[in-house]
Amino acid sequence: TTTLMAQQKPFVANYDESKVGQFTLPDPLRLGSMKISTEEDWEKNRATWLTLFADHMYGQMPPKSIKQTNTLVSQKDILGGKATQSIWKMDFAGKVQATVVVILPKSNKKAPVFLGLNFCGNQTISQDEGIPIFDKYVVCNNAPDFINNISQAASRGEWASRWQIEKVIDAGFGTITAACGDFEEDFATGFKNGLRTKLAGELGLKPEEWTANGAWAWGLSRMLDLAQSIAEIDGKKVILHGHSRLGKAALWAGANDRRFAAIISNESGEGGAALSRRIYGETIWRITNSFPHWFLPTYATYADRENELPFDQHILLSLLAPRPVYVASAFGDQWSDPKGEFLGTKEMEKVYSLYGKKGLGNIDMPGLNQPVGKLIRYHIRDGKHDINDYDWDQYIKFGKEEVK
Ligand code: GTR
Repeated sequence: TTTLMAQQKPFVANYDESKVGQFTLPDPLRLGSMKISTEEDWEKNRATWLTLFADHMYGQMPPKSIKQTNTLVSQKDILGGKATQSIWKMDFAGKVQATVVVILPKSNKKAPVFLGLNFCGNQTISQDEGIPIFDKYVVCNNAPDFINNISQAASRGEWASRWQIEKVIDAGFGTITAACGDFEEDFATGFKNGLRTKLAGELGLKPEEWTANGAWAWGLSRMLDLAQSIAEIDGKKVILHGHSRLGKAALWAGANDRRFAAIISNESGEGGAALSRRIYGETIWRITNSFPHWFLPTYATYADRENELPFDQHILLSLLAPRPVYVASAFGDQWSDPKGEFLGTKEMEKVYSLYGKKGLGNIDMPGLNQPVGKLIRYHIRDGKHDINDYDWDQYIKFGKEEVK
């Protein structure tokens, strides 16, 4: 109502645990009057949960598949001959194109890979001049690297620390990435130039039936299609990761596409791994006002009545079962509600135990820089909202131990 909105403006985030509010989390093992108690029951009914998320939050995923043509544009050795860097162009029905960078270790074995979207163009992941500079809208706008949300040559390598390519290669993994803006530019009307509009007929969905999160998740699955078509890649060992808004998209992609071998959520926060019922940091009201294109308009109606949502984010995380999952927070990123991310992760055990798998167990939130768990892992590190070499050390270890 108008009064509620008026009271909430300007938005002041709550960071006081005593004001988080009371809530009861929906039970992933209860659907209406039905109780789920076996792996078979969960497998049979997980689609119902997925549909609830599609109907109330992230929108539908396309019912139809499309003609995808992958073309190798260029290939060369990098890192002193330790790795090969390929630039691929994916084309969808001649109407939408996406550029994908594939960096693989030189090896006679098929490589496991980390696959994720980037915010501000492929050229930001490394200084390498062979990577084309992204020419669509990006959310970065710090001159001289980005001017009026368009990438400049100076942006090469801007986010190299978030990709740690040499560390990843030295550990025997490859890296695959594309700019999220090739699927949908990240602003309220970005869908008009993106695949939700251009491929509406082919994919069988109207733009308003899905969201930017859906378009990014769809793109991630098409990148997985490409990965699985490359002989040097072990297509059963593709680890999906995403940071922040792209971590939300990664969770949605992982829930929908069970070919991803493992999923990493780096500080995905509200609308990602954090429980929405906890009023701490970003809220449904704030996120749906700032970024209306990320979710369906229906989701915005749950602002200030979070308890009426038929699900919470622990159930999205549970839809990743029985695969390995790593959720990470940063102490300097209270906006993402680290405790809400930890509690959501802890709740996953209910569903994982149906598969005979362990979760985090009955533990308290760990201290800084102390990863916990095994198949399901969690850490909170010191430092700001980012993905850094500490995070990558943990993800590489996780990949080696759990993606076999
Ligand atoms: C913030 C947004 C967060 C998170 C973040 C990011 O502005 O409120 O939900 O997605 O952006 O993507 O870095």
